[in-house]
Order: sequence, then structure tokens, then C-alpha cells
Amino acid sequence: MRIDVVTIFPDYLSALDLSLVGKARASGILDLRVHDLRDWTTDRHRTVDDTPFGGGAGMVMRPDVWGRAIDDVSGRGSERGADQGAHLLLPTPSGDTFTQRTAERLAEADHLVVACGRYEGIDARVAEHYRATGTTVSELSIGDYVLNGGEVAALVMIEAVARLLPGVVGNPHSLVEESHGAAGLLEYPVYTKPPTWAEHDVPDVLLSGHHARIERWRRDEALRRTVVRRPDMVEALDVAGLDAHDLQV
Ligand code: 6GU
Repeated sequence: MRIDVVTIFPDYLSALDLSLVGKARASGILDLRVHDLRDWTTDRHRTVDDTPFGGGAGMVMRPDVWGRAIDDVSGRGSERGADQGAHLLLPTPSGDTFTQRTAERLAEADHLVVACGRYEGIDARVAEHYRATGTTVSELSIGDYVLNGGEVAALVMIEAVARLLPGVVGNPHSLVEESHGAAGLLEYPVYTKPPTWAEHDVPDVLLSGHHARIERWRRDEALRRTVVRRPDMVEALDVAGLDAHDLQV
């Protein structure tokens, strides 16, 4: 997969050199390129923003600068010709909520272009123009709080997508059991050595070696946690996927 990120703060994205995403890049699974939006400005001051039409506080990012940047990195108007595969992501607190399902869908794409806005946001005609010209455009929020710009949200989304690419996470089974995975439940609590720490014991069942009982205990704990912490997820559970024991928890 190729991902191009355009931002006025390329250094924010340096965390993507580390850990699993860094390895995915080094191994060639992920071709991630970070660009400075100011490379597409044309004035001496490298201006990317201006005052909002209609008045009000703050500054809005100019569509002309963004248009040149997005056209270039997505391959539009270049010798490569129109890259219909490039999917445009616009991180914004007013977007649709980014979820594990979103990450799964984006992981299928060949090419993502992430346009990180700052200030009061990017001129609305940018999303409008790319939608109108056949690009898949996703305006996405990572949750109900306000960040200063799209960069941290882009980090979140890129990490969530990159770890779903084949070969990035060593054991594909760990993708299934974890929270927000296929089961629709939060993950059960996990323990390691020592068996007693600060007067707290690891639950006996986990030391029993009884595989079926361990599986049952883990599922019960996952259900219990989900009921207490995320009743909204319980509502969304497919009843057909529950067993008789589940329904008594
Ligand atoms: Cl994607 N951007 C900003 N600026 N704030 C956010 C967000 C995105 N998602 C949640 N808050």
C-alpha cells in the first residue's frame, strides 16, 4: 500500500518511522511518504491559509494550495495519469467516526492520500471537488474531542490501517481476538508472571492448564467487561453469535 500524507508539520509524522509501522515501511509492505504542504505554495511567504468568507474567528486553509498538493501526490495531471485508486482522507472533528470497520475498509485500498488540516479547517470545496471528480473522499474524526490539527488523527488512522496489512502483525490471530475485533467484544484481561504481585493473584483458572475452562473464562470476562464498559457494543451484538452460557452472564 502507498500512503501520502500532506501537512504543514511533517515532523509530527516522524513517529511512523518506529515500531511495527516503521518495520512495514522498511520491508516494503508500506510505501509511506510525508510531504510539506508549503512546497505547493507560490508566494514569498509560503501562505497556506486566509480569513474566512462570512467572517468569524480563525483562518481557513486555501483550496488552491491543497488542490495542487493533492493532484501531485495522487498522480492526477502527472505523467502517471489519473490514479483513480487514490482514496482521499480528510481528518476532521466533523467527519464520520473512524472505527475498526473503517480501518478494515481502508486497508483494502492501494493508495491513500491524507490531507492534514490545521486552523479552522480546509476550504470545503476541496472535499467537494475531489468527490465531484470521482475520487473516493472520506472525512473522518477519531472521536468526540478537538485536536489542533489532523496530524495526530492521521497517525492514529495510519497505524490502525497499517497493522491490518498482510505481514505487518506477526501473528494474524492476534488481530481476531483483540478489542473491536470480529467477536464484537472488548478483550478479556491478560496476565503474566509473577503469579502473585503486590498481593494480587493471577486467576486460578489461567494456571489450571484446562484449555476449555480457560476459553470459557475468557469469553465470560470479555462479555462482563463489555456489558459494564460499553453497553452500546452489547446492543450491537449479533444474538446468533451468543451461546446459552453467554446469555446467563
Ligand atoms: Cl480528525 N481532527 C481534529 N482536528 N480534531 C479531531 C479529529 C480530527 N478527530 C477528533 N478530533
